[in-house]
Amino acid sequence: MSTKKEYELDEELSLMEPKQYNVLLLNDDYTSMDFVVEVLMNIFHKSYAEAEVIMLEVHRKDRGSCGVFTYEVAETKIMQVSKLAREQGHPLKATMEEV
Ligand code: TYC
Repeated sequence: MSTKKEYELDEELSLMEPKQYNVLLLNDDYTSMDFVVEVLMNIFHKSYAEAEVIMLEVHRKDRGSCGVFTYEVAETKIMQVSKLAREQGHPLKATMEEV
């Protein structure tokens, strides 16, 4: 009887899992720090303390992770960020990259 090698099983399992996407916030010179914290708390469900850390990381290093999601969830988060930013007159942008 042939038994599957462990790596073959690992590969099969990983093919069954949905791809994961890191959602990144991008820095700009105009969006207020308070608005970025608000976005991180309301859209990404971060605490105030976590949101401040992420906002400052984006401010200093130009981009920072808000979380890892499936494609559809990541896309929805990005659309929510651009809608809220547009409504409130901020140029804030988010993007995603495959993990
Ligand atoms: N750089 C902005 C400022 O100085 C703050 C900021 C942080 C903007 C994070 C966007 O994703 C961002 N007001």
